Amino acid sequence: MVLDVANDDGVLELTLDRSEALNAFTVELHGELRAALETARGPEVRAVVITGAGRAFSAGQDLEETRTQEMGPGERLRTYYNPNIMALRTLEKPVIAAVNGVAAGAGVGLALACDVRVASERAKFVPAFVAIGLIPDSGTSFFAAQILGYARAFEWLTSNRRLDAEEALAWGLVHEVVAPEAVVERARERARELAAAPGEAIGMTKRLLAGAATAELDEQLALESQLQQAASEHPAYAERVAEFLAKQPARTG
Ligand code: LHQ
Repeated sequence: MVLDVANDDGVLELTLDRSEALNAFTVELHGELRAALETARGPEVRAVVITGAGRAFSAGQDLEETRTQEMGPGERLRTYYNPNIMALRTLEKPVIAAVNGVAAGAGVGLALACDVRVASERAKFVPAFVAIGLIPDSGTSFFAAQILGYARAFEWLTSNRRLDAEEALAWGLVHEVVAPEAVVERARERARELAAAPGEAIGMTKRLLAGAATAELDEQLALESQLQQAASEHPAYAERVAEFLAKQPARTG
């Protein structure tokens, strides 16, 4: 096994576990991640945490494996990376990355595909792609442009500058920076809070935001109206409004 999977109180925790190669991606790791993301679709899972074993989050593609296997990058992306990135983005549940250390190449893509990033003070974001003559893949070009805007995304991805955690925070690339020993627990805490909140509303919010950048306003307004109606038909709406009107203390989740 190269992915540790634990499920605690609705929070599915996935730990990339190839620390000898800084959790670089192999076909085996993709396969186990794919199966875990399938499990994440089940009703018993309400939030997901992704982290890495040892001192890295993930160093991206295992370059030893590309040396020994014939498959070209295009096919490798279509077969292994892209389905997992799509599975993460279409999972209508919050996914929190606990970026415990260095993320490089497709490891950056994976972190950026998550909904929330909690970073260790030791985290570093290293594009790596252009440094080896490749382009940013696994959604990195998409998410970097979306999160950072063109100017920062271009400068960062082409210079291969190692962003440290504080700079990543200042850029809005991560949501929070904590001490190395606290990073996984803080991600779990955020996951538990989100798991306790009305899940359908969170899932639909994720869907709305995913399409927002490319939608026309009238389409987005129509989708909001449709999903708002669906959200209001879930018991959480009536319960929470009744709590509010009864002047009960507001819940955090
Ligand atoms: C590694 C790796 C690694 C194997 C460290 N593979 N062993 C998609 C589809 C198809 C084709 C290609 O690409 C893609 C997408 C991509 O992800 S492209 C980008 C691939 N990744 C990289 O180019 C990053 C390569 N790694 C690094 O630049 C450094 O290792 C970083 C900056 C991540 C960390 O640097 P250090 O902290 O100085 O660690 P290190 O370099 O000493 O690495 C520690 C060990 O991990 C070392 O092995 P060793 O046996 O000497 O202890 C490395 O060989 C191994 N390792 N990355 N990607």
